[in-house]
This record gives sequence, structure tokens and C-alpha cells, in this order.
Amino acid sequence: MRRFVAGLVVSMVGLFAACSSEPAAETGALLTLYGDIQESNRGPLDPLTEPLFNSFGLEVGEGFAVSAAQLARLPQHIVRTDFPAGSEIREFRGPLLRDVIALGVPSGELAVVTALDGYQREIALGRIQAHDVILATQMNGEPLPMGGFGPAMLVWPRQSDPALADMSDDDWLWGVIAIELR
Ligand SMILES: Nc1nc2c(c(=O)[nH]1)N[C@H]1C(S)=C(S)[C@@H](COP(=O)(O)O)O[C@H]1N2
Ligand SMILES: [Mo]
Repeated sequence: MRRFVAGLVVSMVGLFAACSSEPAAETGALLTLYGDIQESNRGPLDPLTEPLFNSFGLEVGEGFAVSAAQLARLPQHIVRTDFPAGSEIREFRGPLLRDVIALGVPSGELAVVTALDGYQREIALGRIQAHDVILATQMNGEPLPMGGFGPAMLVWPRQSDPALADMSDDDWLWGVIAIELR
């Protein structure tokens, strides 16, 4: 009995340790904000351990690493729309891009968004404020996969926001990994 109780205590401690491993997951960045931001939780780029940022020449000084858990805790929005343009309607879900960017407390007026294939777009913060563009992390109820649109994708509500009705797919970045504020 005593051995059983001891075993139970050990496994409960193990369970507690497993549960409390959340902070470690918190530090893994799904997305890195950098540039003109007033909030930071990480230091400058380490070329040896951040080869993709390094090869893209991203000038990460102080940065703000946003975890998947942090994105999931922001208010979630659903955008039903076609992507690529003209294809079937799919349901994208994730936080508003402006809420994500606000985590870093930006002071500039431009977001430079980088995807994992090196594709990059400059998007005025004014447009991000004016339109309910989301940083989607899910499509049709499933997390966005790597090799598909993952880990995250900019999705604009062009079906419901008349000002976006005719927009091209240029600013619909899939594979988003970093956003510089300028
Ligand atoms: N990461 C990433 N996102 C992207 C692109 C890209 O090359 N890389 N191309 C954009 C453009 S111009 C279009 S038309 C659509 C479809 O591009 P694709 O055929 O390269 O996916 O995705 C948009 N998002
Ligand atoms: Mo395009």
C-alpha cells in the first residue's frame, strides 16, 4: 500500500511536471515581431541558431516571440473566403492581425511580412487597422500545416468587406514567420 501511495505521488509529480511544461512551449516562436516595437521578450538574431532569419537578412534586434498558445488566447475571428482567388470558399480562423501586432506595441506605420519561402510584402498599418485581416492558424477546422499554408497565413475578408472585393492574392501570405514594424 505504501509503495502504491509512493508510486501515485511520483506519477502525480510527473503529471504536474508535464502540465507545468507549458512555459517552455510559450517561448517557442510561431511568429517573431521585430523592428520598431516597444515590447520585447528576446534578444538579437543569432545567426548560428536562426539560419532562416539569417539567410533572409532579417535585422532582428530586440524582438517579440509570439507562441502558438499566445495566438490562440487572442480573440478568434472567422473569415469565409476564397483563396486562391476564385477557388472554393473555405473557413479560415485566427486572431486579427492588428491584435497580433499590438503584442509588440509598434510605433511605426508599416508592417513588413516575411514568409518561410522568403516571400515578403510591405503592408501599411493603416490597412491592417481599417480591414479585419486575420493571421489565420486554421482552415476548415484544422491547423494550417507546414508545407501547406502553415504555420500562419494572412487572410483578408474580401467576401464581406466591399473595399477588398477586387483585391489580388499578393498580400495573402502563407507560411508567415516574421513581421517587421517600421
Ligand atoms: N509565402 C508565400 N505566400 C504567397 C506567395 C508566395 O510566393 N509565397 N504568393 C502570393 C501570390 S502573388 C499569389 S497569386 C498567391 C498564390 O501564389 P502561389 O501560387 O505561389 O501559392 O499567394 C500569395 N501568397
Ligand atoms: Mo500573384
